[in-house]
Amino acid sequence: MSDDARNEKLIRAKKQWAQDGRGLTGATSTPEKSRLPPGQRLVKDFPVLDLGNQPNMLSKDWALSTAGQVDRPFKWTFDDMMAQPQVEIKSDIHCVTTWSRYDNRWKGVSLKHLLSEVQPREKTAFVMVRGYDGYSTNVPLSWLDDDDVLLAHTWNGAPLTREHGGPVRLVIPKLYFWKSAKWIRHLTFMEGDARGYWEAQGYHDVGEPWKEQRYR
Ligand SMILES: Nc1nc2c(c(=O)[nH]1)N[C@H]1C(S)=C(S)[C@@H](COP(=O)(O)O)O[C@H]1N2
Ligand SMILES: [Mo]
Repeated sequence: MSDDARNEKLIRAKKQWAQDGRGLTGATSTPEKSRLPPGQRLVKDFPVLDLGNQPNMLSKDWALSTAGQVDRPFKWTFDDMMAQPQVEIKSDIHCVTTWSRYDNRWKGVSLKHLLSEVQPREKTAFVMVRGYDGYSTNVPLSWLDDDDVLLAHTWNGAPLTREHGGPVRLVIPKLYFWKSAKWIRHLTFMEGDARGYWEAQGYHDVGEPWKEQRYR
């Protein structure tokens, strides 16, 4: 089977899983008791998952724009983004397809900093995140406003590769990894919620691994 065919098969399967509730254990756990959320298994490699269209985005062509319910919308080129304060965060990845990967070292700009620049208006409660491949995912603003959420350009000391969303991706460690948009292109700040690609297929609007919020 070709990579494309395999990927198509996985995407079809993931749509079906939302209907079947696959991977649900009915258990909840806390990060204090266990490092591995319910229904997850640990992997050492770094699987690649996306819709099969990986944009070949050079950093000189990359930009992130912002719009919607904010006081200071901006557009950052790669250089603009690199000129912001940089932080390094080590975090675990939990993918809804049940793999988890520990101790990923990410470097980039914290979303706390980005939010202080863009200044969401009082009523803003949700963000639609879009990638250069046409992917989208919705995230409550409160989940972006956290110290470990990054606009990341470096993984384990090396520039983020194309297949993992380089030059720049979002990383939200406390939510399932489908919320961490690769090849990030745009943020729309909204008062009301709306559904992204997987959320429209039955995946959860928030997606907390410790509560097993795989589907809604
Ligand atoms: N732009 C974009 N971002 C995306 C996706 C995608 O298809 N396109 N897939 C999501 C899913 S379902 C997962 S599990 C992770 C996988 O990231 P990885 O390939 O670096 O492991 O990316 C997420 N971000
Ligand atoms: Mo995923």
